[in-house]
Amino acid sequence: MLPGRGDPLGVVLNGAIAIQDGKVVRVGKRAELAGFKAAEVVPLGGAWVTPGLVDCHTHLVFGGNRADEYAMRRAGASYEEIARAGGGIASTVARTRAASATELLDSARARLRALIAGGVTTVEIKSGYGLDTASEIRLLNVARSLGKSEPVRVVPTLLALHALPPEYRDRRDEYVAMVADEMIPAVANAKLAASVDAFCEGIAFFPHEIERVFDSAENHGLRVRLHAEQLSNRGGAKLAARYNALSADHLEHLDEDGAAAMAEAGTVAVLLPGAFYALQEKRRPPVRMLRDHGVPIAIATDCNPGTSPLLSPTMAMNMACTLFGLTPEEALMGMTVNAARALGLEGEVGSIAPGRAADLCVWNIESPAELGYWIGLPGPERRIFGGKDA
Ligand code: DI6
Ligand code: FE
Repeated sequence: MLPGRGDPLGVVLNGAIAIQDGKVVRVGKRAELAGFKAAEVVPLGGAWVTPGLVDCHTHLVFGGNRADEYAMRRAGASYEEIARAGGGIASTVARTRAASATELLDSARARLRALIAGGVTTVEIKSGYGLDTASEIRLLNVARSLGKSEPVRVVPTLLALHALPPEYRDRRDEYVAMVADEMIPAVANAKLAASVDAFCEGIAFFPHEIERVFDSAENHGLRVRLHAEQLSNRGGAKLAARYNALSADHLEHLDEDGAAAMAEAGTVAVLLPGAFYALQEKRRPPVRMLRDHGVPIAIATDCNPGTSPLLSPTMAMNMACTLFGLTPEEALMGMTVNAARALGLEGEVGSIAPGRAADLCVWNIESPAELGYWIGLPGPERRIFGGKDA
């Protein structure tokens, strides 16, 4: 049974999928494909088939972890307090810069394999823990090599404005200028990233700084995306929409103007329940407002060492339903078709249709609602990547 057309999920009962050269060539009722001459027929025994899952927001490559800060938070310190005291992202930057390439690759591969086992076939990986040109390029290269060695499509993103690196303390403008004038051109020329991301927040960067960097991204032919309105409203969603951003992510503090601007620009709302859960946030993203404005909603793990050490895509779907009030259908679309859109890849992955990659998950479930329902569902029974079992 196949999501793909008609009702929101486009379920096809008694369906069949024809695959050739790693791509879907036909989808329909089994009877409709009866005349199709196949070199090989693989019966799936009536299982549910979904598109391979798309995790459109992760920070998978980093040194060390922050279990110590987690313990501090449990003892009462807040994420912002820890960040302002030099912990938080800055501590992971120090561990990342000190890590060898092999350490970075090995630890990221282990996390990636967990996502893959959970059903992910396309993953976005942000840099952001290097914060100088050479270190950011190193992280993007790790992401790229993971895409070569593992059965998954990797979409690398340059997250340059993540935190102010310690060597630029009191020299914010110089850091922003370096990112705009040196880092982005270097990454664009080496074709190491498809888009540029930034963290718009009181503890991170302000809109005028992000504009400078987004202007450079645009001039170098890179799309943008933005961590926006996570802990406070800074007008990030409107800013993102003004640059035709692929996505604005988090959005707990989104307001009506921001939602309207996103709808107008076609910017996808990427909701990250893992961070909401781990930070024990109280304010939920305004899901009804997003629906009312017709903003497409995606879900991602946001896998990162600080605010979302989450390694399960179906857990993200469950949290999106239970914590944010999405329907299981919305959660599934959020990790497939809308996530693909957040990556600008809607013509390639995230749905089962002719011309799309044959990236599929075969699930041992009785209805697709189970993907949102179970807490800690093991991955799919079978995962097909580019037409092959993987
Ligand atoms: N928002 C987040 O939730 C993560 N990055 C970001 O910009 C947090 C990253 C971290 O704490 O290491
Ligand atoms: Fe993030």
